[in-house]
Amino acid sequence: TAGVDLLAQTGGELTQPEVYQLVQDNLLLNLSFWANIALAGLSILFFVYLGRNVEEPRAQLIFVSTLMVPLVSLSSYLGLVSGLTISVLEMPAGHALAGEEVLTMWGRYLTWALSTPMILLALGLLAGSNLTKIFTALVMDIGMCITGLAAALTTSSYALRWFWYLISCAFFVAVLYVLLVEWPKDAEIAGTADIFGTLKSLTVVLWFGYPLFWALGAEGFAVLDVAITSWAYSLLDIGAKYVFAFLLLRWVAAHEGTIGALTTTGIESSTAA
Ligand code: RET
Repeated sequence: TAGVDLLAQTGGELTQPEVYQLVQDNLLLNLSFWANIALAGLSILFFVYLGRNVEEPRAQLIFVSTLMVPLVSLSSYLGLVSGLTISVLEMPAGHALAGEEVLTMWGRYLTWALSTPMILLALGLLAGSNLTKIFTALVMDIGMCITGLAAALTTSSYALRWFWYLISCAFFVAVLYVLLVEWPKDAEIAGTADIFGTLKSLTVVLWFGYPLFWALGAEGFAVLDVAITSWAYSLLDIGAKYVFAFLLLRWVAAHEGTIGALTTTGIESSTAA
């Protein structure tokens, strides 16, 4: 990996300017970061424009929540591009790259803990779900991201890296349960089943890609190169954030009335049903 050459020159831990230089020298990697920063910036402007006439509070909340996604994303990629949230870690015995220094973009896992709950909040509100289910989905999701971060940062034991990974997967199962079993029922009652169904499928399919690339990339079995894995995450991000947000917000802007009616029907009746 790219980290190794520079380490040979410096003979130890990399400083932030050195990591920054490493990213600068890897055109492919640098490009994937800047592509996402540009996309986040444009999305923010576009989504603010899309929501300019939305007045119903619940629809507004979906907008604010969804708008947080590109806002967090921009910060996330800025952290990576500047070298602030990338470390060079020595992998433990047992790992395919044991003893080698591997570039770890831990900033991604950290910022997912802030962006993915916003995606779920927007989805839960769209489905007209109640506070209990929304809270459950959000905390399980944060648990997933933080334990995923722990998996990536553990350098003492290879087995413990995968232990963390398993815990993260367990949290993920809880999120999937709410998404696939609970919210579709709520969305049916709320009259948002069509758009919810589309966004649910998009979300579930793309979200599965993240643990998959974690396992295949340098953090896991190291079948894929760091730059390739980073591009994979960047592409998944484009679908899971921007395509998702666009479809959701376009629908909400056009169906404010349906969302507005949920304030009185959705929250209360979905518990009773
Ligand atoms: C990790 C590794 C451990 C196991 C699991 C993971 C799941 C990550 C997911 C991330 C989704 C991120 C999104 C970001 C967009 O902003 C942490 C990779 C289950 C599902 C949608």
